[in-house]
Amino acid sequence: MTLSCGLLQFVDRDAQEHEYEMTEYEGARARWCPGCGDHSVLTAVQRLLTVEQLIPEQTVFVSGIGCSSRFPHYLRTYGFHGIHGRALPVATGIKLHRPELNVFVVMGDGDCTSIGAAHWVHALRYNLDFTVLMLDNGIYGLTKNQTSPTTPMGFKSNTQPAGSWLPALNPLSVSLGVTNASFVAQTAEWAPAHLYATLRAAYRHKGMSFVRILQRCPVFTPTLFQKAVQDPVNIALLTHDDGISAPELDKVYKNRVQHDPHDLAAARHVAEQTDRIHLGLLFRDASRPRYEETRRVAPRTAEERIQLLNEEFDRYAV
Ligand SMILES: Cc1ncc(C[n+]2csc(CCOP(=O)(O)OP(=O)(O)O)c2C)c(N)n1
Ligand code: SF4
Ligand SMILES: [Mg+2]
Repeated sequence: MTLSCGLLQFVDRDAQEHEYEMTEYEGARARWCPGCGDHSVLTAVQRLLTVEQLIPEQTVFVSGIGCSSRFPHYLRTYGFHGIHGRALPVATGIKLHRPELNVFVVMGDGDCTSIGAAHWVHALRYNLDFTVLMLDNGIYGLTKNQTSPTTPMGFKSNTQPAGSWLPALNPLSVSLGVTNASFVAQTAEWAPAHLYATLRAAYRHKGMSFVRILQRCPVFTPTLFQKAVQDPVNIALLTHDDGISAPELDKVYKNRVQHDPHDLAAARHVAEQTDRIHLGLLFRDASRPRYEETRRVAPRTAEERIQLLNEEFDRYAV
């Protein structure tokens, strides 16, 4: 487990007056394979940090284990590259104790929908105010080609060489099925304008925003999104005044589906569609209760805490 803490590198400056440039958010050199979709997501995230002028010392990226989970190393913010499947409980602890921090979570499809599935469900319900990026390449990349829950049926891997036996799990349907989920969107790393617009909407949402990012892995799943990448006719953009718009893509993606992101039943219907890949905001409801608000405990001084503790002990004194 690595705790990558960049505090010692930060120079002392008045954060309010300093304007951050994109290069100031760059961490170590990214070591993903050439052509890996993770590079594109990193660039979009760095753009978001720059546009929003997030203070590096007040921003933390939490990840599990996987190729995508190397993310925190490549950013000059705080980072916690933790344990496989456990990014969400770590992020929950951080947000509960330091609600003022900007918390981002980066997970792979295996990290989130397999070993971390229970945390995923409960984090959606707890609805803490952080941004979750699930980079879905349909495979365990880091450990070199094992079937994940999102691997398409029939896809051959090292663990299922005759082809995946089961239909793939649908992360959008699962997320939308969890009580109190408040933001669910889908985007693709090969559509950078849409990716960036989605990240911005997700960051600005108050509550847990779950973004499934379709991500190419040219090494182990090179054909997974090939049709959608090569021919925009295989993509449909969800449009609505209150949705996610990326006008730069108007000429590229001509298929439009009008979808009201406040309509949960319609969102579930869109999530089930298999004719095309739908990109956009499926659901948003900023009024849903957030765990850090419902469980807020008023700050207390040390003396007050000792007094409360003594009162508790006295209650049980025999
Ligand atoms: C407890 C535990 N079990 C298994 C592993 C081995 N392991 C590391 S990453 C990984 C899967 C990564 O796949 P995914 O989350 O999809 O990320 P990707 O590499 O595709 O980005 C596995 C099984 C581990 N590190 N820890
Ligand atoms: S194995 Fe796949 S997911 Fe991992 S870095 Fe290489 S291209 Fe990216
Ligand atoms: Mg994966």
